[in-house]
Amino acid sequence: MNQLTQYRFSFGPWNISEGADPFGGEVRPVFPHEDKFALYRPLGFEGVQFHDDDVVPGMDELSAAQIESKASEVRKMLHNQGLTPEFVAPRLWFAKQTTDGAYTSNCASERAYAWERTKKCIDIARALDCKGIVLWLAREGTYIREAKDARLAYQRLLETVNAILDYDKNVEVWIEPKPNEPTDQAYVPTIGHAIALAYASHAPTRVKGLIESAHALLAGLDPSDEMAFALAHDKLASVHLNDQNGLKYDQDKNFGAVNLRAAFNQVRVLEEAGYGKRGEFIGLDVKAFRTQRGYPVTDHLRNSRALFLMLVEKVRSLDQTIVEQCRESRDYEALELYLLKHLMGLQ
Ligand code: XUL
Ligand code: MN
Repeated sequence: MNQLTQYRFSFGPWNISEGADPFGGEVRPVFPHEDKFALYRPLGFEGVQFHDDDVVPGMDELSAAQIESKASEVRKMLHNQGLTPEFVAPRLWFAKQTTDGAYTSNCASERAYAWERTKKCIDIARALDCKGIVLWLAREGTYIREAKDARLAYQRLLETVNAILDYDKNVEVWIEPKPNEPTDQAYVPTIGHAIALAYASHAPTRVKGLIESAHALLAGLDPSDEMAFALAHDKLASVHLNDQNGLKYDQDKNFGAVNLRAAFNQVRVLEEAGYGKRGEFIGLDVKAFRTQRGYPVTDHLRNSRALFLMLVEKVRSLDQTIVEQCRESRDYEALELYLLKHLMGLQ
């Protein structure tokens, strides 16, 4: 009998936040960054998603030796807490040098900054013994079409992916597509774009994707189909499960909170493909409501994880014979009703 997957969960320290949004500042006291790690295991999480400066704050001002020493400290802390670093992502959207993009900036010195920062990010990942480098290409895009030569921008992105693969032969590049925000139109908006870059690279087996549910929805796509596409190419390195209510700003709502059936289908696709059996994490990227009281606020993480596990049970208890019969007889009306009743606990 097929061994059931024991899922492992991850989130990033930015998922515990103080409620600031573009229209107002923090509404909860700041919970110290270093204290967040002790929250993981009690909440049922063992993987930590990192931005590079979550590991080494102020890294732009530090020497290579200082970066190495701070990263080693974090590595020991993670080990002591029983935590695994899942990935490190270069934060290429905060510094003034990345105002108009990083790898695709029109300005050579800004592109040089982006590459220096990326090398430091890889050094940090190496010091943590972590092979995943996530590229969320935040500002690689435009506010107006004419601002950049898009063809050149895509070539620059491919050059960067190749340069990362050459800089460290052990790392993998995990591209997290998102179609918009903060730019109007982002380059690499879907997993199809990411996987095309993977195949065009020097080392296709080391370039994969990370699919965030909300990002797929913002592109007008079904997250479960995006995941299935990556899985069909054996290129799903990680996921950021969450939800999104329509085409608006990136909401990072709790997994399943808007569309339970779409969430069920994501879990079904992951479960059917055996995702997680090789140690891949179920990553969450969820934001607490600004209205939520508490210190720190973590219920959104606990609830999204619990919802995922409830849906795993729903997938496992699905009567596959009924599904097959409905497919065989092409009776999708019956299949849909069966599914909806199953989700409501009526069958
Ligand atoms: C942005 C987003 C990021 C990445 C990591 O929308 O999802 O948090 O997941 O940089
Ligand atoms: Mn994300």
